[in-house]
Amino acid sequence: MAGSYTTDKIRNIVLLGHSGCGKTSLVEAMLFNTGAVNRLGKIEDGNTVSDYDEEEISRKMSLNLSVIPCEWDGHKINVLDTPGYTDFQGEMLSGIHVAEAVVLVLDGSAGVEVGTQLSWQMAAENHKPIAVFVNKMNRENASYRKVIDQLRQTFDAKFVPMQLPIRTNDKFEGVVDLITQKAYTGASKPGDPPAGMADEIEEFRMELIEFAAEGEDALMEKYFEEETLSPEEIGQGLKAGLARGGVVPVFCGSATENVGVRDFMNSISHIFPAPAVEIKATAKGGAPETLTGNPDGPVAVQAFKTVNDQYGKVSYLRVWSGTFKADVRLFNSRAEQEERLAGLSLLRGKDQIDITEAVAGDIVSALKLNATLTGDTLSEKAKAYTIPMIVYPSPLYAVALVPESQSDAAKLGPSLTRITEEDLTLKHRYETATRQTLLEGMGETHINIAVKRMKNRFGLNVETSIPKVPMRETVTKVGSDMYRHKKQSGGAGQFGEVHMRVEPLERGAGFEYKSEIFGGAISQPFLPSIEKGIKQVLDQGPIAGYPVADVRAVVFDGKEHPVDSKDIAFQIAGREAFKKAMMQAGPVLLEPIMNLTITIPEEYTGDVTGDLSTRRGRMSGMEQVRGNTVITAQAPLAEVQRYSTDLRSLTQGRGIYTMELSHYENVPSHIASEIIAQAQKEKEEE
Ligand SMILES: Nc1nc2c(ncn2[C@@H]2O[C@H](COP(=O)(O)OP(=O)(O)OP(=O)(O)O)[C@@H](O)[C@H]2O)c(=O)[nH]1
Ligand SMILES: [Mg+2]
Repeated sequence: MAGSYTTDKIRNIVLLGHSGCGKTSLVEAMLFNTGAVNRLGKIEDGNTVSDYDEEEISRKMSLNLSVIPCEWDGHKINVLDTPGYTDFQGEMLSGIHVAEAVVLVLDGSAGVEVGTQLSWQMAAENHKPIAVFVNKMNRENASYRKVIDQLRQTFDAKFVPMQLPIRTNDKFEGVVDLITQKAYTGASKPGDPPAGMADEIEEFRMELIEFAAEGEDALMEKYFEEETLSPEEIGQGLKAGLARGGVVPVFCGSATENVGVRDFMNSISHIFPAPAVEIKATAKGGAPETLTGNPDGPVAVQAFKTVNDQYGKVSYLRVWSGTFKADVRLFNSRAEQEERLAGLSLLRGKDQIDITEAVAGDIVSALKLNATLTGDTLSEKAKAYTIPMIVYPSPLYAVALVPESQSDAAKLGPSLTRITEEDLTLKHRYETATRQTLLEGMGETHINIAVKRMKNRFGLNVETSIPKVPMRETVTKVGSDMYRHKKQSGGAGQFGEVHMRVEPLERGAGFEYKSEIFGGAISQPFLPSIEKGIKQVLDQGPIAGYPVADVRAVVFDGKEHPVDSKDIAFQIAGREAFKKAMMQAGPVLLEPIMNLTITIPEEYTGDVTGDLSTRRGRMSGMEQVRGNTVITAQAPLAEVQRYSTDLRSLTQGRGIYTMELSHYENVPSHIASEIIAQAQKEKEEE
């Protein structure tokens, strides 16, 4: 990439939108226009720059965030292409975090879709300026006006048409730029718009000027006096409105036909914000500061994406402040460790372009930063900053993993560490309640792809299954029992007798142990032995082998023998007395109950609420928000482990939801008895 760019000449934009709206095709057209590639790649041919991953090519969809630097009009536009499929929200959020503006891409014939709404919501929650590109204008039933109307009905913002489509005999041929009033058709130079469009252009241009005037007070005054604004002033007003938020410029075109894309790119360099944005950072031992994207400021860099492939580890870095060379040492504030950069580069799909320096506002990548994970901040050691990362949603879908062979078992841990390092919506953990290794993510596709990647990259073979529900065991009333442990055949004898009472505690209280022995029925040193004995079974309770929770065990009587009583004897007696006492205390199973927030197009409300009631779900709220129904509900985890797949099929992919643990509750007795019977059967088989 020729030359380096100063901060004010850099633009970072993230493309968001419903899956298949044409984001990857749009980046491809942009890159083609810069001359960096000499043929326009196609999704169908699997040869786009952005979707270069094997799995992306075979599925014909994006799965990863990719950064595509494009040089245009004296500017460097870093285009962040994201997957539209909702399983990959994590990639979208990482892209939003490091971009100054969001370009929401829509399919001109489909209009506002679920993915459009989700993208809008994520952009708005993170306070990013939004622009719209209405793509696929070459489709027969595409309508720019209809889409704009729909946007205005759906979202609360000022949508400003920046272009008008040119149609001849119903064929989409190009766009008229409403600021310059030039027509952009195909690959040729801009020309004059068709004469027949004059009135329409005039009408939209007046509207555009009014929106621009609202951008700055001085422009408003000038507009009142002179009733018009120059093209420069229009740009200036829109730029101010866009940066401030609330003004949403709307462009249109066709990515695959490369129509309207050049004009859109011109607008990016003219009216989109430069990366001189404010970001909160805290230096070690200091108060929170605001960094401003100053190239002469202190160095602050954040890793926002990590890839571990066969060539090693690549960290994508967003430079928030300062300027640094490719061989510098930077301090990782989380790992509290220096990292020596071994070169810097720009990655564009599979291509790597080495660079010598990185400047505030830019996005670069570095190889083999061993200690650095996604989200980490790198800076000078004397001023070790921490910059908060965007907040990712909680996982919605999990599988239990069982390694196929001994060698797979050895690879499991390291493979999981590396794959989850890349994607912060992917998590792995060992669930002690069920003794299973879990991989958690945003949906079935997300998990399937992660499992496949581990196989391809690390040669890991695992079987996956629906995880067991991590239940707990507790009691509902006070109960007591006793156990005498006596072993006097041959060798040294063992004796211990424990009388124990078990009492229920409130939810979340955990386990408590107490002694009410005062008269010396059991000597002081054996009381901890009894507790130790109980703790041996807390992880695998007496009902169905789940951890025991919210229970108090009280030793209130017992017996000992002057010679045969010893630690081990009281451990055994304590453990067995506890198990027996629990069975006397109305034992029950507890199951996790999840909070769900489900957003669906209104027409699916009946189907979704009906389905929830078959899942032991309880609705707590229902709201209409701009054509959508937002349902809040609780349901047992056991019933919603595959909800991401089920909701997708219930709503034809148009429903989305979030889920998190609320609390634990008694399992209804008819379900509990099945689980207990199953556990007993498994125990006998062992
Ligand atoms: N007719 C028409 N088809 C288009 C246009 N742009 C993209 N497509 C097609 O739409 C399909 C999806 O395009 P992509 O570029 O993969 O869309 P995407 O938004 O990147 O999709 P995801 O990454 O899966 O979210 C492909 O078959 C493209 O060829 C366009 O302007 N007109
Ligand atoms: Mg794509």
